[in-house]
Amino acid sequence: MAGYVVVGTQWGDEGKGKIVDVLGSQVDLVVRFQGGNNAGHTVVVEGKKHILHLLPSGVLHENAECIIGPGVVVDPFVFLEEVELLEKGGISSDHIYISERAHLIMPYHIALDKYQEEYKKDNKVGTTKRGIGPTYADKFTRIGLRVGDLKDFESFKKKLAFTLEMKNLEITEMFHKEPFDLDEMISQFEMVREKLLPRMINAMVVVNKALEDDKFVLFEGAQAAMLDINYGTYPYVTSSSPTSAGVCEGVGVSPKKLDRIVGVVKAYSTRVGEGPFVTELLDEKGDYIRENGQEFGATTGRPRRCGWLDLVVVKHACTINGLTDLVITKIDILSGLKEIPVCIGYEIDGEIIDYIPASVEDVAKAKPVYEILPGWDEDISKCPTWEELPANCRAYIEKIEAYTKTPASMISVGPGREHNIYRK
Ligand code: 2SA
Ligand code: GDP
Ligand code: MG
Repeated sequence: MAGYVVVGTQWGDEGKGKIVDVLGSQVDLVVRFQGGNNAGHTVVVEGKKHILHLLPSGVLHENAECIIGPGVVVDPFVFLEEVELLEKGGISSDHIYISERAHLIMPYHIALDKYQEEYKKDNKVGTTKRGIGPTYADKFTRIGLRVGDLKDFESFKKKLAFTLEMKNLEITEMFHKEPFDLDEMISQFEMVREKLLPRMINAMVVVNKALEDDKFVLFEGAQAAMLDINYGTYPYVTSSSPTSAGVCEGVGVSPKKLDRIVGVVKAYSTRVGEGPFVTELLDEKGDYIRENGQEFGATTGRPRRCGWLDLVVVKHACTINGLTDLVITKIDILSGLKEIPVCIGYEIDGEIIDYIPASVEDVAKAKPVYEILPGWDEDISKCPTWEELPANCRAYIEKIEAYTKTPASMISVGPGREHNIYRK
């Protein structure tokens, strides 16, 4: 097996970071393929919590080379901060590389993300305000600056001068805010350039060569299927494709190279930011899940919206990703509940469907159709085997497998590396 993908099946924060870290001890390369430092991937090693935003979650394994791929948007200042933090923690950063093709998140992108959100008022997306959307927008309008542009600094300065003129017009005329100073920005980038140069690679070539050589390459998704720019609840989505198709696009590898595509499923649902959420619990049950599951944004600290597991959502993720198997996380958080509803359909204007409607208005109208499953009382966080899980907990997992027609290969019952149950 060579190409292995880990993606989120819901709205992010399923525990992808933990799963990538667990697999990281066996892999040769870990590659991020989309998103940027909007991600918050938590890895807990020997009780110590590491939150990674831009760096791949494999970085704690110094044996695995870590690559920030072409489809990622890179805030160079955040990158250097994260590298510094890692080094302070005694972990080498010599194994971290950035694609020359990755687009740079510029200071004006972060400002515009904030101004656009403020301007939209009630229609805001609830972004992480890290400049993600404006950077991808510039990429597609072909005025973006790429990491590799920093190599020839004279040419970078010319490109920046032109782009900044356009961006400053938008900032001053549309939002009536202060423009950015070109010379100041040039000197900031002159400093980061020196530090980025030794880490720049042609990632597409490196990753394809590794795959040809039968190396184990892990592609790490950020965010998740319901935040996909095309198949999520548009416009309440992120600006990239956090799917297996996003790997091909975002790294330049063929779909034929993806041998295993793992979807991480949190045993209940959470969402940060705006947008419809069919199984959302706005009562004390939602508060219970939030407190018990410590559901707060790993990047922004925002309280996450919580609700029951939505199998319509997970099935959608199986379809668009072609998932070969699932990893179920945070099922330990559900211990102690008498009954656990799972959503198996949406009722919209009297009709019951089992797929995600294209229109966000229809999703907002949908009422969940629940099947109520019996809960279990036991603390399962130290449970070592499938057979030792309470019967009702196994039945809950089997329900997910049956509905999605996809097997669960691993069950995570706690945040640490050791809290896993492997299925035979
Ligand atoms: P953006 O910033 O443009 O990507 O925001 C667009 C939408 O995507 C959502 N989004 C996320 N949802 C869950 N987790 C994310 N990462 C952090 C975490 C979030 C945090 O791990 O907790 O700390 O708040 C993430 N990143 C983007 C975002 O909420 C918008 O709905
Ligand atoms: P990601 O963005 O998908 O990597 O997920 P986050 O790191 O944002 O959020 C997942 C949170 O749940 C983190 O705090 C993890 O340490 C924690 N976590 C992951 N798996 C489990 C699990 O099985 N049980 C419990 N209790 N916590 C988990
Ligand atoms: Mg997260």
